[in-house]
This record gives sequence, structure tokens and C-alpha cells, in this order.
Amino acid sequence: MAQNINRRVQTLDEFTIQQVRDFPHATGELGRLLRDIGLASKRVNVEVNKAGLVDILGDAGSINVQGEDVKKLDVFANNQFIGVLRHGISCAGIGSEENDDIVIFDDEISNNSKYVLLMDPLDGSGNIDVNVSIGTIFSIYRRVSELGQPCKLEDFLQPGNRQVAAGYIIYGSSTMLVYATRRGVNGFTLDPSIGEFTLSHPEIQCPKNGKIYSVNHGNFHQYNEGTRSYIHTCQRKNRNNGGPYTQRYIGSMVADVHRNLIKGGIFMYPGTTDKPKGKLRLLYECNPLAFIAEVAGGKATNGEISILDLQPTELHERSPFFIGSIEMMDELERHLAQG
Ligand code: AHM
Ligand code: MG
Repeated sequence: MAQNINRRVQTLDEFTIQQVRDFPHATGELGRLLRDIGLASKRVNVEVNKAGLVDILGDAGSINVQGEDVKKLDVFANNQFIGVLRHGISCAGIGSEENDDIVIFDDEISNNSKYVLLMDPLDGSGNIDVNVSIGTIFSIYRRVSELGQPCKLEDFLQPGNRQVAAGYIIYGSSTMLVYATRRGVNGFTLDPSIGEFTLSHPEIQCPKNGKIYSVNHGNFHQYNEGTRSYIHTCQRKNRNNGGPYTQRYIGSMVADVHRNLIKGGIFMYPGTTDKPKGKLRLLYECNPLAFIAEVAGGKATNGEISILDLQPTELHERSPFFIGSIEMMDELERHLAQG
């Protein structure tokens, strides 16, 4: 079969180099950091793909700082990202869902790196054992502490609106890396034949409206009045909003949010009567996805204010989370205000 050899595919590296060229004052450090993230995620991808074949499924027998079981792949992913970033030259330290405290890369090169990274190395880990999409989420900040010194906790406790870049990797039917800077959101699909992420979804824009809502219905009776009222609206025939909507909830937030970003939709993880702050972590789950959504023209709040305006006080704090297409978010907010 004849192949179109003229087709121009841009790899993640080529893309980030191009971005640096467009900005004469850029040092290329962010591009190197993104390349390191791409490398670590390719290693994780290899393990995810053979998870059913080797003895890597199941619990690692320990419990993470959130009091949840740690799966073996979580540990593997965490170690891969920390290992690659520690040996790279563009990251001063990381904060991870899997580590109680920040990990400071205290060596001469890392102490002179201007970025720190927060991550959930393997989100949706409850889905590992059943072959459902899982993901990595990351958030990058310019540090506020003095260069030349080890990074500090204050570098990580910055509001989301100070993120320099944020992204996620989905290990799904294909593996994709999506990342945002203030200049835009771009998606790269891993081409297994060359082992490179290639630009497949340039300049992603979140549709203003959608027909999908994603929420854990099992908790419905624990949500507040406003949230329940909005969910009822999603389920009704409505000429204004195109309802009833379709309900889709994978239980892997990266996959749920990615689908809604591409197709239009809303994802909610509200607080419940048992857990008023919900389940999701502000710094490495909500903030990065909120940044991506807002750069793409969507919106993300905690039900009251923009996620990106919250001032974090703890590394592992949680927040209610609502994210999606702008018009659906506006409608949700009207219900929350009345509730
Ligand atoms: P995890 O970090 O332990 O994997 O938990 C986060 C995940 C999200 O991906 C997903 O949206 C949510 O937990 C599902 O939680 P629930 O089963 O309570 O609906
Ligand atoms: Mg998670």
C-alpha cells in the first residue's frame, strides 16, 4: 500500500524546540522538563501495557499518605518519574500523591533549576486491575525560593493561577500526552512504531457546551441541594440545554476530563456530607486539570470560586471539583447559587 511519506508529523521534542525558537528569551528548560516527563511516561506506558502479563497487578501491601492501598504500578510510576526528573537538569524537586513530603533533589544542578513539579503518578489506580484507562497528572511551577539553594515547601504551595504548565498522560486505547502553557493546549499521541509522542491534537479548544455529565451517582444523596438540582436538570428534556444529557463516569478522572475536553461536557466531584472537601487533591489533581480546561476555554471551580484562585495550605489538601464546558459550568453555578 502506498504511504504518504510527505505527511509532516511533529514530535513532542520538535514541538517544544519550536516553541523556544518562537521566544528568543526562553532558555529551553521547560522544554527539557517536558521531554523528561515524556520519557518517564513512556517507561510507565510499557509497564501499564504488560500489566496483565507480569506479576505487577495487585496491592504492593502498603498504604499511601491518604490511607489508601498502594498498587504496585503506582509505586513503579512514582519511582520512574522521580528517577528521571532527579537525573534531569530542569527540576528542583517534586511533590507526589505517593510521598508524604516533598522530595528535594538537593544537588548543584537541581538547586539551580527554576522549576518544581507536582504529580499524581498514576491516577485512577482502582482501575489498574480491570484494564480500564488510567493516567498521570502533572503541574509545573516556577519556584519562589532562592536559586542555588534546595527548593522549599513554599515553592509547591502556590495558587494554580501561577502554574507555568500542566498536563496529563492517558494510558488508554492509545497513549496520549496533553499539556498546556498559557499559549495553548496541545495533545500528542504515542506512535509505538517510533516510540515518540507526535502532535495529533493541536490547539485543543473545549466546546462551549456538551451533552455529557460525569459524576459518581452513588453519592447523590450526600450532595448539597444545588448540586442535586443541577444533576436533575442534566437528566431532563430541555430545549435550552439540549438535555437530557448522557451520563459517563469512568472512575479515572483523566479519562473523564479528557473526553469532556474534546467532546464537551462537565465532570463533578462534589463534597459530600461525609467528606465536605470531596476526594480529589487540589495541588496535583484539580489544579493541573483546571489550568488545562481554562486555557482551552473551559472553566473549573470548587463550587464557589475558581480552583486556580485557591491558596493552598497543605501539600495533600482536597477540594470539591467541578470542571468542564463553559456554558454547562455557568448553568451549574446558577443552581449552586440557588441551592
Ligand atoms: P486515585 O488518585 O486514588 O486514583 O483517586 C482519584 C480517582 C479519580 O481518577 C476518579 O475520578 C475518582 O478517584 C473516582 O472516585 P470514586 O470512586 O469515589 O467516584
Ligand atoms: Mg489520583
